[in-house]
Amino acid sequence: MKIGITCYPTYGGSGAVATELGIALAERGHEVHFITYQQPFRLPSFLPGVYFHEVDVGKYPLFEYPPYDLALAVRMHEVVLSHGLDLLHVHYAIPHATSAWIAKEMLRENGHDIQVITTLHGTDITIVGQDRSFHAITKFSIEKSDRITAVSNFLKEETFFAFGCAGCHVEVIHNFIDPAIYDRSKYAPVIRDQIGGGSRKILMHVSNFRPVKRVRDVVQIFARVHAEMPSTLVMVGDGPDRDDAEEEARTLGVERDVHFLGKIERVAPLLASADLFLLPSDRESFGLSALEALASGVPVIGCSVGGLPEVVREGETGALRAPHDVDAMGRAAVEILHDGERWQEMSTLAARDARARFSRDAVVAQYEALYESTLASR
Ligand code: GMT
Repeated sequence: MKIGITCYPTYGGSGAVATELGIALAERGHEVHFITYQQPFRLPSFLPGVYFHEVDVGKYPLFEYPPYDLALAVRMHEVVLSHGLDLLHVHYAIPHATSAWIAKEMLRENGHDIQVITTLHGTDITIVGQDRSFHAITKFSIEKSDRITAVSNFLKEETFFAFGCAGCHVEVIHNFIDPAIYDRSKYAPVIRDQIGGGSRKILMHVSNFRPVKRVRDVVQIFARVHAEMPSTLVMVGDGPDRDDAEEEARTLGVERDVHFLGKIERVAPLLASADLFLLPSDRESFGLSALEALASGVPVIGCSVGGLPEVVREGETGALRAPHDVDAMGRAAVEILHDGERWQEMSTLAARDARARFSRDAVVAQYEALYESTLASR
């Protein structure tokens, strides 16, 4: 198949999933065309069967807000025609599903019937899509998609709850990891050697530091652990709330043991050094970073919200507590870290369970089957 993929190319779970899906599809013999405003952050410069088409939003003094969604639709239209694409798979509804619908309508004028698949990832449904400015267009664009997938059962339910979407069939296809990459045994414990220092426990957080991630809570949970045992917190990523997290570390007097590494593209080698992963987000439709941690044998401490309970098995591969309850999350973290035998059991089960339920090959095969059935139904 010839597949167009559009996603947010910057640091974030939906871009990571879309890119890794594209790479896997190309390895399985398909031709994959990324259509985005920038090279996706997890896409190496050259891979056989993978092409990148940049969307250029022309600048004109009249435009205070250059119309990216229109430029994207035009680029989609152009790439479909010039490369004979069979379908467009867009990740994150806004504005990608809308641009794909426009491209589809334009192509119809040329006698082409392109199939549009929209994968819903999270805040496109739970936050941004529910904003008054976007609600109607998000609902319209979802309903106009030929197929819709959501990354968790939670997100599927939330889509019906927020948008109604009469007549929509939303298929749940979970996110995935490549077991060969997220494998603790493959990497030297670089962080442990260079930052952690010997037997100190290493707690880790990876995100885009947006408000929903509650990075101050991450530091507060860590401070509770730090009061009980020698430990280090490693913060990977960057975003609007990084300053808040740094300030919280200073306020709590733990700043010497909190390390901010900034944006790092390959997190698997870092996760191999971690003892616990902290993800106390307000909401999380899936929690790809938590899955990457579990696959690396790192138990997860987080909140029992959204799709996270579909990923983390409470008491078995991690501990999920009420949102904002940093005391409870801190206690759970201390209990697991104090009990070496329990930690080992959780770590082993986390890696095994992630592989059993969310392995790349099985999930990519689900997308392939979806593409085949949508093309067959044309
Ligand atoms: O919606 C966002 O905050 C951004 C989005 C992204 O692009 O990273 O994250 C969502 O998609 C990820 C990949 O499917 C999920 O793992 C995240 O849970 C989800 N984020 C939220 O629901 C907050």
